[in-house]
Amino acid sequence: MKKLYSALMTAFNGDDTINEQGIREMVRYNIDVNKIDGLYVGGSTGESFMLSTEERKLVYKIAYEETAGKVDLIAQVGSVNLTEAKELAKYAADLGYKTISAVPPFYYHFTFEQIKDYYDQILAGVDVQLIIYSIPALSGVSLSLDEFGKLFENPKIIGVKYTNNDFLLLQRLRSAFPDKKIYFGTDEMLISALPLGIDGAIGSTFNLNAKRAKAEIAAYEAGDMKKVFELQDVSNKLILALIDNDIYPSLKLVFEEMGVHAGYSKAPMSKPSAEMKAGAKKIYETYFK
Ligand code: NAY
Repeated sequence: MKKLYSALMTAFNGDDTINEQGIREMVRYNIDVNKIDGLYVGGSTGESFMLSTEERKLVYKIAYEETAGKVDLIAQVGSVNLTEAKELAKYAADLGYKTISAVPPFYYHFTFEQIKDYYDQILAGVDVQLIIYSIPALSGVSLSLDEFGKLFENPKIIGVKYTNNDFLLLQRLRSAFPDKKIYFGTDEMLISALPLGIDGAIGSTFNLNAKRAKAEIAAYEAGDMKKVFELQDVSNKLILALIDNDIYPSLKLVFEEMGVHAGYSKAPMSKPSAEMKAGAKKIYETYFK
């Protein structure tokens, strides 16, 4: 059965401090209403690369407490600062996270040997499994089939969160590593990833749109491709409207329309303008009312 995970957002107050209550409300909505299989905590959608180490820990802790073992959790600990990544991995494992994830080290164009060493160091002495966070468009780091294979030699590395639209590489990965988990991360291309044998999907828009995405997966599994297309078509109109309205703040604005106090995004992300608020209200009324 393919799994669906929401990439958890971080709620901020107007002064860019963490809004704990907002995070708790989003976790609860994902569990109680979305019936999600799990949460990806501290990824791009969580605006994590703009947080301090202590703030990142706080988010893991809030998510861990609020889920209370009801759904799977994955803590994204990657950082260009390996000392921080190792500290976060240990912190998450000590809290009780069984699975972590890490973006490869970015910005300095590290060699593959350095990237491999980064993963091995994060995992050394920490009792967790890891999912590689591959997101070349944002990290600037593209891994080849062969490089994935070398990383997978570490038995604690159980798979990849594949936020990439290279479907040839996705098919080659599935074929070469049938026992590794592949979670797809471009929500608007889910329809194209399903036939390639993904184990599930992890995305930002599932915070709002999980029911439709789950129905799409169920239709795919039932062989009803007409329904798969129709559901993805509605999802894509929604996703493109969110992107057009500035996606992360807009996901939060639509949550507010639903009565979930998701707060703000952190600067330099935008605080909502009157136009963005009107756009989010229209998205809510069109797709969720
Ligand atoms: C993350 O770490 O939060 C993710 O990678 C989730 C995947 C999302 N990618 C980004 C860059 O946010 O859900 C997608 C994405 O927002 C969606 O497909 C719209 O493009």
